[in-house]
Amino acid sequence: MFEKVLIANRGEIALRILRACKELGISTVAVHSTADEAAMHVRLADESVCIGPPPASESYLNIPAIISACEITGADAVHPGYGFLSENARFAEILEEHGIAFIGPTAEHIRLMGDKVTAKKTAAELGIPVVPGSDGAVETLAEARKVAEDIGFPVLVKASAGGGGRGMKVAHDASELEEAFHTARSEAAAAFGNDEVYIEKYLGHPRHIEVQVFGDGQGNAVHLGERDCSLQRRHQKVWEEAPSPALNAEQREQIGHTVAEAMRKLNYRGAGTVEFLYENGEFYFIEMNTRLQVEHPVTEQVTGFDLVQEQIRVAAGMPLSMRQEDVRILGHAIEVRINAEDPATFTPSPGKVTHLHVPGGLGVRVDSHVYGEYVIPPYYDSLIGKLIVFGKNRNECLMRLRRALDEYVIDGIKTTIPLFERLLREPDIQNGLYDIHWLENWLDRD
Ligand code: MV4
Repeated sequence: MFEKVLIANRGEIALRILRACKELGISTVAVHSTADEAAMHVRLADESVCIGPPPASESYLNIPAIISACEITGADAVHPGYGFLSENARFAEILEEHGIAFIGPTAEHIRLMGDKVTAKKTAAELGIPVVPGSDGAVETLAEARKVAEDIGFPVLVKASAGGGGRGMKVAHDASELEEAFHTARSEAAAAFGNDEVYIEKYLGHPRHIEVQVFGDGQGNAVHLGERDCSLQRRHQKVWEEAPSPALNAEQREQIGHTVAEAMRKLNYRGAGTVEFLYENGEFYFIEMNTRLQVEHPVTEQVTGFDLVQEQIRVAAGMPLSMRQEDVRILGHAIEVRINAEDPATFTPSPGKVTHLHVPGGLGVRVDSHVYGEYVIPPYYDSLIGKLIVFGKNRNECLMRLRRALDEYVIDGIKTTIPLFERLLREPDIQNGLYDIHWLENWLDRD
Protein backbone atom coordinates (compact mmCIF):
# COMPACT_ATOMS: atom_id res chain seq x y z
CA MET A 1 0.00 0.00 0.00
CA PHE A 2 1.11 3.60 -0.59
CA GLU A 3 2.68 5.47 2.32
CA LYS A 4 2.06 9.00 1.11
CA VAL A 5 -0.50 10.30 -1.37
CA LEU A 6 -0.44 13.75 -2.95
CA ILE A 7 -3.87 15.18 -3.72
CA ALA A 8 -3.71 17.20 -6.94
CA ASN A 9 -6.99 19.04 -6.39
CA ARG A 10 -8.83 21.49 -4.12
CA GLY A 11 -12.26 22.05 -2.58
CA GLU A 12 -14.63 19.38 -1.39
CA ILE A 13 -13.05 16.58 -3.42
CA ALA A 14 -9.63 17.21 -1.86
CA LEU A 15 -11.28 16.65 1.56
CA ARG A 16 -13.05 13.54 0.32
CA ILE A 17 -9.70 12.05 -0.78
CA LEU A 18 -7.95 13.11 2.46
CA ARG A 19 -10.59 11.28 4.46
CA ALA A 20 -10.11 8.08 2.47
CA CYS A 21 -6.32 8.27 2.88
CA LYS A 22 -6.58 8.83 6.63
CA GLU A 23 -8.83 5.80 7.07
CA LEU A 24 -6.31 3.70 5.14
CA GLY A 25 -3.41 4.94 7.32
CA ILE A 26 -1.81 6.85 4.42
CA SER A 27 -0.10 10.26 4.93
CA THR A 28 -1.36 13.12 2.82
CA VAL A 29 0.13 16.01 0.90
CA ALA A 30 -2.07 18.92 -0.16
CA VAL A 31 -1.11 21.22 -3.01
CA HIS A 32 -2.61 24.68 -3.33
CA SER A 33 -2.51 27.93 -5.23
CA THR A 34 -1.79 31.23 -3.45
CA ALA A 35 -5.58 31.84 -3.48
CA ASP A 36 -6.10 28.68 -1.40
CA GLU A 37 -3.66 29.29 1.46
CA ALA A 38 -6.52 29.26 3.98
CA ALA A 39 -8.37 26.35 2.36
CA MET A 40 -9.58 23.44 4.47
CA HIS A 41 -7.73 20.82 2.40
CA VAL A 42 -4.46 22.56 3.28
CA ARG A 43 -5.35 22.61 6.98
CA LEU A 44 -6.35 18.94 7.12
CA ALA A 45 -3.44 17.46 5.17
CA ASP A 46 -0.26 16.29 6.91
CA GLU A 47 1.87 18.48 4.62
CA SER A 48 1.18 21.11 1.98
CA VAL A 49 3.01 22.67 -0.94
CA CYS A 50 2.17 25.90 -2.76
CA ILE A 51 2.26 25.18 -6.49
CA GLY A 52 1.55 28.56 -8.07
CA PRO A 53 -0.63 31.63 -8.51
CA PRO A 54 -4.47 31.59 -8.53
CA PRO A 55 -5.22 30.71 -12.19
CA ALA A 56 -5.62 26.93 -12.43
CA SER A 57 -3.47 26.89 -15.60
CA GLU A 58 -0.53 27.99 -13.43
CA SER A 59 -1.28 25.88 -10.33
CA TYR A 60 -3.72 22.92 -10.31
CA LEU A 61 -2.91 22.23 -13.99
CA ASN A 62 0.81 22.88 -13.63
CA ILE A 63 2.34 19.43 -14.17
CA PRO A 64 6.02 20.36 -13.46
CA ALA A 65 5.00 22.05 -10.18
CA ILE A 66 2.98 18.99 -9.10
CA ILE A 67 5.83 16.59 -9.98
CA SER A 68 8.20 18.81 -7.97
CA ALA A 69 5.80 18.73 -5.02
CA CYS A 70 5.83 14.90 -5.20
CA GLU A 71 9.62 14.82 -5.23
CA ILE A 72 10.02 17.33 -2.37
CA THR A 73 7.59 15.44 -0.14
CA GLY A 74 8.39 11.89 -1.27
CA ALA A 75 4.81 11.09 -2.25
CA ASP A 76 4.47 7.70 -3.92
CA ALA A 77 1.09 8.29 -5.57
CA VAL A 78 -1.14 11.12 -6.83
CA HIS A 79 -4.93 11.25 -6.65
CA PRO A 80 -6.20 13.76 -9.25
CA GLY A 81 -9.83 13.99 -8.04
CA TYR A 82 -12.17 15.17 -10.84
CA GLY A 83 -11.61 17.96 -13.36
CA PHE A 84 -8.10 19.46 -13.62
CA LEU A 85 -5.62 16.66 -14.54
CA SER A 86 -7.93 13.72 -13.82
CA GLU A 87 -8.36 12.68 -17.47
CA ASN A 88 -4.99 13.84 -18.77
CA ALA A 89 -3.25 10.74 -20.18
CA ARG A 90 0.05 12.63 -20.52
CA PHE A 91 -0.01 13.44 -16.78
CA ALA A 92 -0.52 9.76 -15.93
CA GLU A 93 2.44 8.86 -18.16
CA ILE A 94 4.74 11.53 -16.73
CA LEU A 95 3.97 10.35 -13.19
CA GLU A 96 4.77 6.80 -14.22
CA GLU A 97 8.08 7.94 -15.77
CA HIS A 98 8.93 9.45 -12.36
CA GLY A 99 8.05 6.26 -10.50
CA ILE A 100 4.92 7.81 -8.99
CA ALA A 101 1.59 5.97 -9.19
CA PHE A 102 -1.43 7.67 -10.78
CA ILE A 103 -4.59 6.80 -8.85
CA GLY A 104 -6.73 6.14 -11.88
CA PRO A 105 -6.80 4.02 -15.04
CA THR A 106 -3.83 3.44 -17.34
CA ALA A 107 -2.84 6.27 -19.72
CA GLU A 108 -3.96 4.03 -22.60
CA HIS A 109 -7.49 3.65 -21.22
CA ILE A 110 -7.74 7.40 -20.52
CA ARG A 111 -6.66 8.17 -24.09
CA LEU A 112 -8.99 5.55 -25.58
CA MET A 113 -12.06 7.05 -23.90
CA GLY A 114 -10.95 10.68 -24.37
CA ASP A 115 -11.52 10.40 -28.11
CA LYS A 116 -15.29 9.99 -28.51
CA VAL A 117 -15.11 8.20 -31.89
CA THR A 118 -12.64 5.62 -30.55
CA ALA A 119 -14.61 5.30 -27.30
CA LYS A 120 -17.84 4.59 -29.17
CA LYS A 121 -16.17 2.10 -31.52
CA THR A 122 -14.61 0.33 -28.53
CA ALA A 123 -17.90 0.27 -26.63
CA ALA A 124 -19.72 -1.25 -29.62
CA GLU A 125 -17.02 -3.92 -30.04
CA LEU A 126 -17.36 -4.78 -26.35
CA GLY A 127 -21.10 -5.38 -26.71
CA ILE A 128 -22.35 -2.10 -25.22
CA PRO A 129 -25.39 -0.68 -27.06
CA VAL A 130 -24.53 2.61 -28.82
CA VAL A 131 -26.55 5.36 -30.54
CA PRO A 132 -27.15 4.55 -34.23
CA GLY A 133 -24.91 6.72 -36.40
CA SER A 134 -21.81 6.96 -38.56
CA ASP A 135 -19.24 4.22 -38.36
CA GLY A 136 -16.46 6.43 -37.03
CA ALA A 137 -15.54 9.92 -38.20
CA VAL A 138 -17.32 11.67 -41.08
CA GLU A 139 -14.96 13.53 -43.40
CA THR A 140 -17.22 15.15 -46.01
CA LEU A 141 -20.69 16.67 -46.34
CA ALA A 142 -21.56 13.99 -48.92
CA GLU A 143 -20.71 11.30 -46.39
CA ALA A 144 -22.74 13.13 -43.74
CA ARG A 145 -25.74 13.22 -46.11
CA LYS A 146 -25.50 9.50 -46.73
CA VAL A 147 -25.35 8.64 -43.00
CA ALA A 148 -28.27 10.97 -42.25
CA GLU A 149 -30.42 9.44 -45.02
CA ASP A 150 -29.61 5.97 -43.67
CA ILE A 151 -30.47 6.61 -40.02
CA GLY A 152 -33.12 9.29 -40.63
CA PHE A 153 -33.47 12.83 -39.27
CA PRO A 154 -33.08 14.43 -36.80
CA VAL A 155 -29.34 13.84 -36.47
CA LEU A 156 -26.65 15.28 -34.25
CA VAL A 157 -23.16 16.23 -35.47
CA LYS A 158 -20.71 15.74 -32.59
CA ALA A 159 -17.02 16.58 -32.16
CA SER A 160 -14.70 13.60 -31.57
CA ALA A 161 -12.70 15.64 -29.10
CA GLY A 162 -15.87 17.03 -27.50
CA GLY A 163 -17.78 16.05 -24.43
CA GLY A 164 -19.82 18.05 -21.99
CA GLY A 165 -21.98 19.29 -24.87
CA ARG A 166 -19.38 21.39 -26.69
CA GLY A 167 -19.17 21.11 -30.48
CA MET A 168 -22.65 19.56 -30.95
CA LYS A 169 -25.13 20.63 -33.65
CA VAL A 170 -28.62 19.25 -34.42
CA ALA A 171 -29.96 18.96 -37.96
CA HIS A 172 -33.74 18.43 -37.91
CA ASP A 173 -33.94 17.78 -41.66
CA ALA A 174 -31.77 17.62 -44.78
CA SER A 175 -31.88 21.40 -45.24
CA GLU A 176 -30.12 21.92 -41.88
CA LEU A 177 -27.36 19.37 -42.37
CA GLU A 178 -24.83 21.46 -44.29
CA GLU A 179 -24.83 24.25 -41.71
CA ALA A 180 -24.76 21.80 -38.76
CA PHE A 181 -21.85 19.89 -40.29
CA HIS A 182 -19.71 22.95 -41.02
CA THR A 183 -20.52 24.73 -37.76
CA ALA A 184 -19.73 21.64 -35.67
CA ARG A 185 -16.42 21.23 -37.55
CA SER A 186 -15.27 24.82 -37.13
CA GLU A 187 -16.39 24.98 -33.49
CA ALA A 188 -14.52 21.75 -32.79
CA ALA A 189 -11.39 23.08 -34.51
CA ALA A 190 -11.55 26.30 -32.48
CA ALA A 191 -12.36 24.65 -29.14
CA PHE A 192 -10.23 21.48 -29.29
CA GLY A 193 -7.76 22.02 -32.17
CA ASN A 194 -9.31 18.93 -33.80
CA ASP A 195 -12.12 19.22 -36.36
CA GLU A 196 -13.05 15.53 -36.51
CA VAL A 197 -16.81 14.97 -36.20
CA TYR A 198 -19.22 12.03 -36.23
CA ILE A 199 -22.96 11.70 -36.64
CA GLU A 200 -25.67 10.17 -34.45
CA LYS A 201 -29.41 9.83 -34.48
CA TYR A 202 -30.70 12.70 -32.29
CA LEU A 203 -32.69 11.41 -29.32
CA GLY A 204 -35.36 13.95 -28.43
CA HIS A 205 -36.28 13.26 -24.82
CA PRO A 206 -33.83 10.86 -23.17
CA ARG A 207 -32.74 10.56 -19.57
CA HIS A 208 -29.05 10.63 -18.67
CA ILE A 209 -28.28 7.41 -16.82
CA GLU A 210 -24.70 6.45 -15.98
CA VAL A 211 -23.37 3.13 -14.72
CA GLN A 212 -20.61 3.09 -12.07
CA VAL A 213 -17.97 0.48 -12.76
CA PHE A 214 -14.80 -0.65 -11.08
CA GLY A 215 -11.98 -2.83 -12.35
CA ASP A 216 -8.68 -3.95 -10.83
CA GLY A 217 -6.64 -4.49 -14.00
CA GLN A 218 -6.31 -8.12 -12.91
CA GLY A 219 -9.31 -9.40 -14.81
CA ASN A 220 -11.98 -8.46 -12.26
CA ALA A 221 -14.70 -5.88 -12.83
CA VAL A 222 -18.02 -5.09 -11.14
CA HIS A 223 -20.82 -2.57 -11.59
CA LEU A 224 -22.29 -0.61 -8.68
CA GLY A 225 -25.61 0.25 -10.25
CA GLU A 226 -26.54 3.51 -11.92
CA ARG A 227 -27.10 7.19 -11.23
CA ASP A 228 -29.76 9.31 -12.89
CA CYS A 229 -28.23 12.70 -13.73
CA SER A 230 -30.90 14.01 -16.07
CA LEU A 231 -31.43 17.22 -14.12
CA GLN A 232 -28.84 19.48 -15.70
CA ARG A 233 -28.50 23.10 -16.76
CA ARG A 234 -26.09 23.93 -19.60
CA HIS A 235 -24.41 20.53 -19.16
CA GLN A 236 -23.85 21.16 -15.45
CA LYS A 237 -25.48 18.54 -13.28
CA VAL A 238 -27.67 19.99 -10.58
CA TRP A 239 -29.30 16.96 -8.90
CA GLU A 240 -28.28 13.28 -9.09
CA GLU A 241 -29.90 10.20 -7.66
CA ALA A 242 -29.46 6.46 -7.28
CA PRO A 243 -31.17 4.28 -8.24
CA SER A 244 -32.79 5.87 -11.31
CA PRO A 245 -36.55 6.36 -10.83
CA ALA A 246 -36.93 5.11 -14.44
CA LEU A 247 -35.42 1.62 -14.05
CA ASN A 248 -36.51 -1.63 -12.46
CA ALA A 249 -34.15 -4.19 -10.91
CA GLU A 250 -34.11 -6.33 -14.04
CA GLN A 251 -33.12 -3.44 -16.35
CA ARG A 252 -30.43 -2.41 -13.83
CA GLU A 253 -28.98 -5.91 -13.72
CA GLN A 254 -28.99 -6.21 -17.47
CA ILE A 255 -27.21 -2.97 -18.33
CA GLY A 256 -24.88 -3.36 -15.33
CA HIS A 257 -23.93 -6.87 -16.38
CA THR A 258 -23.24 -5.76 -19.96
CA VAL A 259 -21.00 -2.91 -18.80
CA ALA A 260 -19.11 -4.97 -16.20
CA GLU A 261 -18.47 -7.67 -18.79
CA ALA A 262 -17.10 -5.03 -21.20
CA MET A 263 -14.77 -3.67 -18.50
CA ARG A 264 -13.49 -7.21 -17.82
CA LYS A 265 -12.68 -7.61 -21.54
CA LEU A 266 -10.84 -4.24 -21.49
CA ASN A 267 -9.03 -5.25 -18.29
CA TYR A 268 -9.97 -1.81 -16.97
CA ARG A 269 -8.40 -0.60 -13.73
CA GLY A 270 -9.97 1.93 -11.39
CA ALA A 271 -13.28 3.75 -11.22
CA GLY A 272 -15.18 4.43 -14.42
CA THR A 273 -18.54 5.81 -15.43
CA VAL A 274 -20.26 4.63 -18.57
CA GLU A 275 -22.78 7.26 -19.68
CA PHE A 276 -25.98 6.39 -21.49
CA LEU A 277 -28.96 8.13 -22.91
CA TYR A 278 -32.07 6.15 -21.98
CA GLU A 279 -35.22 6.52 -24.08
CA ASN A 280 -38.25 4.26 -24.59
CA GLY A 281 -36.72 1.46 -22.54
CA GLU A 282 -33.43 1.37 -24.49
CA PHE A 283 -29.89 2.33 -23.45
CA TYR A 284 -27.54 4.12 -25.84
CA PHE A 285 -23.86 4.59 -24.91
CA ILE A 286 -22.57 8.15 -25.40
CA GLU A 287 -19.29 8.49 -23.46
CA MET A 288 -17.14 6.96 -20.74
CA ASN A 289 -15.48 8.98 -17.97
CA THR A 290 -12.26 7.48 -16.64
CA ARG A 291 -12.34 9.30 -13.29
CA LEU A 292 -14.11 9.58 -9.97
CA GLN A 293 -17.24 11.70 -10.47
CA VAL A 294 -18.68 14.55 -8.42
CA GLU A 295 -21.84 12.50 -7.81
CA HIS A 296 -20.08 9.32 -6.59
CA PRO A 297 -21.52 9.71 -3.04
CA VAL A 298 -25.02 8.61 -4.08
CA THR A 299 -23.53 5.30 -5.21
CA GLU A 300 -21.57 5.03 -1.96
CA GLN A 301 -24.74 5.57 0.07
CA VAL A 302 -26.80 2.89 -1.70
CA THR A 303 -23.98 0.31 -1.90
CA GLY A 304 -21.97 0.99 1.28
CA PHE A 305 -18.62 0.91 -0.56
CA ASP A 306 -16.00 3.66 -0.20
CA LEU A 307 -15.19 4.35 -3.84
CA VAL A 308 -12.12 6.49 -3.11
CA GLN A 309 -10.56 3.84 -0.87
CA GLU A 310 -11.27 1.30 -3.59
CA GLN A 311 -9.52 3.52 -6.19
CA ILE A 312 -6.45 3.76 -3.95
CA ARG A 313 -6.37 0.01 -3.29
CA VAL A 314 -6.57 -1.03 -6.95
CA ALA A 315 -3.98 1.63 -7.96
CA ALA A 316 -1.65 0.03 -5.37
CA GLY A 317 -2.07 -3.31 -7.13
CA MET A 318 -4.62 -4.88 -4.80
CA PRO A 319 -7.54 -6.88 -6.22
CA LEU A 320 -11.10 -5.53 -6.04
CA SER A 321 -12.49 -5.85 -2.53
CA MET A 322 -15.93 -6.95 -3.75
CA ARG A 323 -17.39 -9.50 -6.13
CA GLN A 324 -20.53 -8.75 -8.11
CA GLU A 325 -22.66 -10.82 -5.74
CA ASP A 326 -21.46 -8.64 -2.81
CA VAL A 327 -23.00 -5.54 -4.42
CA ARG A 328 -26.54 -4.83 -3.24
CA ILE A 329 -28.44 -1.63 -3.94
CA LEU A 330 -30.19 -0.69 -0.70
CA GLY A 331 -32.58 2.27 -0.39
CA HIS A 332 -32.28 5.53 -2.25
CA ALA A 333 -29.92 8.54 -2.29
CA ILE A 334 -30.18 12.04 -3.77
CA GLU A 335 -27.37 14.58 -4.12
CA VAL A 336 -27.92 18.28 -4.77
CA ARG A 337 -25.04 20.55 -5.69
CA ILE A 338 -24.76 23.63 -3.49
CA ASN A 339 -23.13 26.27 -5.68
CA ALA A 340 -22.07 29.80 -4.76
CA GLU A 341 -24.41 31.20 -7.41
CA ASP A 342 -27.53 33.31 -7.68
CA PRO A 343 -30.34 30.70 -7.67
CA ALA A 344 -32.28 32.57 -10.39
CA THR A 345 -29.54 33.70 -12.80
CA PHE A 346 -26.73 31.25 -11.90
CA THR A 347 -24.17 34.06 -11.87
CA PRO A 348 -21.26 33.22 -9.53
CA SER A 349 -21.40 34.65 -6.02
CA PRO A 350 -17.95 34.32 -4.44
CA GLY A 351 -17.08 36.06 -1.18
CA LYS A 352 -17.13 35.56 2.57
CA VAL A 353 -19.41 33.04 4.25
CA THR A 354 -20.34 35.14 7.27
CA HIS A 355 -22.40 32.48 9.03
CA LEU A 356 -22.67 28.74 8.46
CA HIS A 357 -24.88 26.01 9.83
CA VAL A 358 -24.72 22.59 8.21
CA PRO A 359 -27.59 20.08 8.40
CA GLY A 360 -27.12 16.67 9.99
CA GLY A 361 -29.04 13.81 11.50
CA LEU A 362 -30.07 10.41 10.17
CA GLY A 363 -29.60 9.97 6.44
CA VAL A 364 -27.79 13.25 5.82
CA ARG A 365 -24.25 13.63 4.46
CA VAL A 366 -22.55 16.90 3.59
CA ASP A 367 -19.32 16.87 1.56
CA SER A 368 -17.98 20.40 1.75
CA HIS A 369 -14.77 22.34 2.35
CA VAL A 370 -16.53 25.49 3.51
CA TYR A 371 -16.22 26.74 7.10
CA GLY A 372 -17.52 29.84 8.96
CA GLU A 373 -15.77 33.04 7.78
CA TYR A 374 -14.23 31.20 4.78
CA VAL A 375 -13.79 33.41 1.72
CA ILE A 376 -14.79 31.63 -1.51
CA PRO A 377 -12.21 32.65 -4.13
CA PRO A 378 -13.48 33.74 -7.56
CA TYR A 379 -11.00 31.66 -9.60
CA TYR A 380 -12.49 28.18 -9.55
CA ASP A 381 -15.83 26.41 -10.04
CA SER A 382 -18.70 27.50 -7.82
CA LEU A 383 -19.32 24.13 -6.08
CA ILE A 384 -19.17 24.79 -2.34
CA GLY A 385 -20.73 21.60 -1.12
CA LYS A 386 -22.84 18.58 -1.86
CA LEU A 387 -25.85 17.67 0.24
CA ILE A 388 -26.53 13.97 0.02
CA VAL A 389 -29.61 12.46 1.65
CA PHE A 390 -30.46 8.78 1.83
CA GLY A 391 -33.31 6.71 3.05
CA LYS A 392 -35.29 3.50 2.67
CA ASN A 393 -37.01 4.75 -0.46
CA ARG A 394 -37.29 7.80 -2.71
CA ASN A 395 -40.16 9.37 -0.78
CA GLU A 396 -38.23 9.24 2.48
CA CYS A 397 -35.31 10.87 0.64
CA LEU A 398 -37.47 13.70 -0.65
CA MET A 399 -38.83 14.46 2.85
CA ARG A 400 -35.32 14.31 4.26
CA LEU A 401 -33.96 16.61 1.54
CA ARG A 402 -36.67 19.17 2.33
CA ARG A 403 -35.83 18.96 6.03
CA ALA A 404 -32.04 19.20 5.48
CA LEU A 405 -32.33 22.18 3.11
CA ASP A 406 -34.46 23.90 5.73
CA GLU A 407 -31.67 23.45 8.32
CA TYR A 408 -28.90 24.74 6.02
CA VAL A 409 -27.72 28.30 6.74
CA ILE A 410 -25.08 29.86 4.47
CA ASP A 411 -24.98 33.65 4.96
CA GLY A 412 -22.91 36.24 3.12
CA ILE A 413 -23.18 34.76 -0.36
CA LYS A 414 -25.95 33.52 -2.64
CA THR A 415 -26.39 29.77 -3.09
CA THR A 416 -28.52 27.33 -5.09
CA ILE A 417 -30.35 26.16 -1.92
CA PRO A 418 -33.57 28.12 -2.76
CA LEU A 419 -33.63 26.45 -6.19
CA PHE A 420 -33.89 23.01 -4.58
CA GLU A 421 -36.64 24.16 -2.23
CA ARG A 422 -38.64 25.21 -5.29
CA LEU A 423 -37.83 22.04 -7.21
CA LEU A 424 -39.10 19.86 -4.35
CA ARG A 425 -42.57 21.41 -4.75
CA GLU A 426 -42.83 20.23 -8.38
CA PRO A 427 -45.01 17.14 -8.98
CA ASP A 428 -42.72 15.94 -11.83
CA ILE A 429 -39.76 15.98 -9.44
CA GLN A 430 -41.78 14.29 -6.70
CA ASN A 431 -42.77 11.59 -9.19
CA GLY A 432 -39.32 11.21 -10.80
CA LEU A 433 -40.76 12.18 -14.19
CA TYR A 434 -38.03 14.20 -15.84
CA ASP A 435 -35.70 13.98 -18.85
CA ILE A 436 -32.52 15.88 -19.79
CA HIS A 437 -34.54 18.93 -20.92
CA TRP A 438 -36.92 19.15 -17.95
CA LEU A 439 -34.85 21.55 -15.83
CA GLU A 440 -34.07 24.08 -18.57
CA ASN A 441 -37.71 24.07 -19.71
CA TRP A 442 -38.85 24.65 -16.12
CA LEU A 443 -36.34 27.48 -15.61
CA ASP A 444 -37.53 29.09 -18.88
CA ARG A 445 -41.14 29.07 -17.67
CA ASP A 446 -40.56 31.99 -15.32
C1 MV4 B 1 -26.98 13.39 -27.38
C2 MV4 B 1 -28.29 13.91 -27.19
C3 MV4 B 1 -29.28 13.42 -28.01
N1 MV4 B 1 -29.02 12.48 -28.94
N2 MV4 B 1 -26.76 12.45 -28.31
C4 MV4 B 1 -24.79 16.34 -24.39
C5 MV4 B 1 -23.46 16.25 -23.77
C6 MV4 B 1 -22.84 15.00 -24.23
N3 MV4 B 1 -22.31 14.30 -23.11
C7 MV4 B 1 -23.88 14.25 -24.95
N4 MV4 B 1 -25.03 15.10 -25.01
C8 MV4 B 1 -26.14 14.73 -25.67
N5 MV4 B 1 -25.96 13.79 -26.62
C9 MV4 B 1 -27.75 12.02 -29.08
N6 MV4 B 1 -27.51 11.13 -30.03
C10 MV4 B 1 -28.48 14.86 -26.20
C11 MV4 B 1 -27.41 15.29 -25.44
C12 MV4 B 1 -27.72 16.26 -24.40
C13 MV4 B 1 -27.61 15.93 -23.04
C14 MV4 B 1 -27.13 14.69 -22.62
C15 MV4 B 1 -27.03 14.39 -21.28
C16 MV4 B 1 -27.42 15.30 -20.34
C17 MV4 B 1 -27.88 16.53 -20.71
C18 MV4 B 1 -27.98 16.86 -22.07
C19 MV4 B 1 -28.48 18.11 -22.45
C20 MV4 B 1 -28.58 18.41 -23.76
C21 MV4 B 1 -28.19 17.49 -24.75
